[in-house]
Amino acid sequence: MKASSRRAFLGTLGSAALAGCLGAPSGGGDAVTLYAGAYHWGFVAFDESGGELDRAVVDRGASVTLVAFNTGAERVVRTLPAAIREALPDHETLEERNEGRVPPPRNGTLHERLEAANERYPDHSLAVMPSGGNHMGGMGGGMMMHPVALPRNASSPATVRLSASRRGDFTFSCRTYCGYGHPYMDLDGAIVVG
Ligand SMILES: [Cu+2]
Repeated sequence: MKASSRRAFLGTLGSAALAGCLGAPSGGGDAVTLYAGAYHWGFVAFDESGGELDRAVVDRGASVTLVAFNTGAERVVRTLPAAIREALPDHETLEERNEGRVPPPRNGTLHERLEAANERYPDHSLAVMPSGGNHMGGMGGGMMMHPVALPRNASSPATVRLSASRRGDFTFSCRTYCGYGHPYMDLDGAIVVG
């Protein structure tokens, strides 16, 4: 699919973290809240009741509040609703999810790379962009939510409101170098606007 035809499907309604990246509210539609946790090297997404989502299907016109956090940010995790805290897989479970998704390194093990990343590159970010686009294209090209920082030392989640103004599949992607598995850190089709 052409990048140009999939551009700017969701406009950002506004966020304290995204000054300067504001669009006009579309009005109407449902309100949906989603939680997105970033780990080395992927994202876990939940609905408000703590149900894990491979993909969140939202109606066109919905207002999506995205609450994003670093799963390693203990202070942030403590502020989350109990349903989300309890649904969050433990670090070992998240690490197992890397198997098969992240190719093993030529030297050493995935686990060693993970430990190194945890130590040296503890931070992530979250950008939302049309699925199938060129994720390495830098800012602009088809991105519908510019990256919000998800540092491990944060004390509150990053909360962003998005307007699901166009149909399509959208991918969560980390735009902050976070070690060996960084290039594989995305959740393809995390939001589907139907
Ligand atoms: Cu990352």
